[in-house]
Amino acid sequence: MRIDIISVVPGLLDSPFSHSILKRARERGLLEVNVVNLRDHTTYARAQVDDYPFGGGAGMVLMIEPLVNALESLQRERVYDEIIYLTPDGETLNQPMANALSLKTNLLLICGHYKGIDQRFRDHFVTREVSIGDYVLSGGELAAAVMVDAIGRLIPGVLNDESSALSDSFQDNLLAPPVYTRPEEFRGWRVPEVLLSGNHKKIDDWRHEQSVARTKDRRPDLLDD
Ligand code: 6GU
Repeated sequence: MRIDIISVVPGLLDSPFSHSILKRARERGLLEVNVVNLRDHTTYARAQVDDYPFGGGAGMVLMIEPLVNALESLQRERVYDEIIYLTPDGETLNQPMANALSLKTNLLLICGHYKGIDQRFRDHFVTREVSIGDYVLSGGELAAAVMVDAIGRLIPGVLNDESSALSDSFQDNLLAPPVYTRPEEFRGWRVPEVLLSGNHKKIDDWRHEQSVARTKDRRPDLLDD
């Protein structure tokens, strides 16, 4: 999979894809991430990419022309399955959406900044608008990093233990059960005996019970649907 990201603050995306699981995905050639600086695609003086909103008001708006220039230069190289604008008024990212996007070949993420981007770009070029939750970030970059992480780890071959993405919280609408590792006892706090029993049927049953109990307690809304 290839993910291109258009940003006015590309430095914010210098490191998130260079560690741990996403680093390995890129090294294995399973994921390619490319950040494009919007300022490299403007024809305005002093690399200007934003301007005051028509009608007045606070904040700046990203202009349509640099966005279209950047988009069309990328589209000369490949066809995008989705052109996604990251915005707090988009559809909220969830596990089913990440699962579906992990099956695509080419994604383009557009990060807004300031007051957002000219509505005409959204109307005529964007295929999907995504938010990562009900709070406001200063720009779309951190949201883009979250999306790339949520999607990238689902690409087949990225996680070593193929079953481990399936046992995540949310993958089956249940939160993950508690986990323990050595030592068996620390300051008198013992690991639940069932996990030391070697009885895999009992362990699976216990984990499922714990998942259901945790979900009822913390996220009863997940059990409704
Ligand atoms: Cl995608 N962008 C911004 N600026 N804020 C957000 C967001 C996106 N998702 C949640 N808050």
